[in-house]
Amino acid sequence: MGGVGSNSILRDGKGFLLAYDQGFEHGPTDFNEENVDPNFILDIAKKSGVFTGIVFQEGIAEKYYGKDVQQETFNNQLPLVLKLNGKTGFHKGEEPLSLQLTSVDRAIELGSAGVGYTIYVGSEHEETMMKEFRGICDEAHKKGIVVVAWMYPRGRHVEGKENSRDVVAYASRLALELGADFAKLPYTGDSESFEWVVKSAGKTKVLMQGGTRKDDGLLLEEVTGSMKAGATGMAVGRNVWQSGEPVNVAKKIAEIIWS
Ligand code: FBP
Repeated sequence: MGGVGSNSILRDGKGFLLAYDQGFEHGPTDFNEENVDPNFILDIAKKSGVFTGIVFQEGIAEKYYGKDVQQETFNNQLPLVLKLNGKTGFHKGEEPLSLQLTSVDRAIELGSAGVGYTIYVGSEHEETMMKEFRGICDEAHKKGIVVVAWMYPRGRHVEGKENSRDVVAYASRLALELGADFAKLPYTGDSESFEWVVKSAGKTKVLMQGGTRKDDGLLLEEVTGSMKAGATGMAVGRNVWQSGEPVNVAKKIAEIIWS
C-alpha cells in the first residue's frame, strides 16, 4: 500500500480530512448547540464539498455515516476514516495511553477507506501503542485500506517540546518506520522546520494537525507554511466546525491546499 491505496483519501494527490472525534477525546465541552450534532458536521462537509475524508469513532460512524446514510447524502464521495483507538480527556498531565477499541474488520463493514490510530510519541506507554499500531497496519494493508497515524508527542519526556522540529520529525520518522500511509502531525511553527518533518517522513504523507481554535489568519498561515514544506494536506476539526463560518473557512483552507 502507501502509493496507489493512499489515493482513496486524496484528490489530485492532496488530502483534507474533517475530524470529529473530539466529543470522545474532550467531551461535549468542545461543542455548542449546533456542532454537538454530527449531522451539522456532515452538512459542513456536504456544503463545502472540499473534504477528502471524514474521521469518526465507531458509534457516530454507525449511526450517522452508515452505508444507507452515505449513499443518500454523498454517493460515496466522502470517504470514512474510522478512528480505532481513543481515550477520554480525564487524564491530562499523565503519561497518555490510548488503546484499540474497535477493529479493522468493523471499519471495513462500516465502509471505511481508512483507519486512524493515535500514538503518543514519547509517552511511557508509547511501546504498547506502537505494537498495537503495527498489527493494525499489517491487517489494514492486507485488507486494502489506508492507515492514518495521529503522531502526537506527549508526556513528561517531551514536555514543552511538543512542537519542536526534532521531536516532531522523530514522530514523523516513526510513522514511516511503523508503516503508516499518512502521519498527522503538529505544525512546528515555520515552513523550514516543517520541511525537515516532511523529509523525515519519506513516503509517508504528512497531514498537518489543526489543534485548538485559533485566529483564521494564523491558521491559514500555518496551512500555507506546511504546504510549502511539502505536506500532503491537513486534518482539521475545531478550527472548522467551531468557526462561525465553517464552510467558508473550509473553502479557504482548501484553496491553499490545492493551489
Ligand atoms: P482538531 O483539529 O480539532 O485539533 O482535531 C484533531 C484531533 O486530532 C482530533 O482528531 C482529536 O480529537 C483531537 O485533535 C485531539 O486533541 P488533543 O490531543 O489536543 O486533545
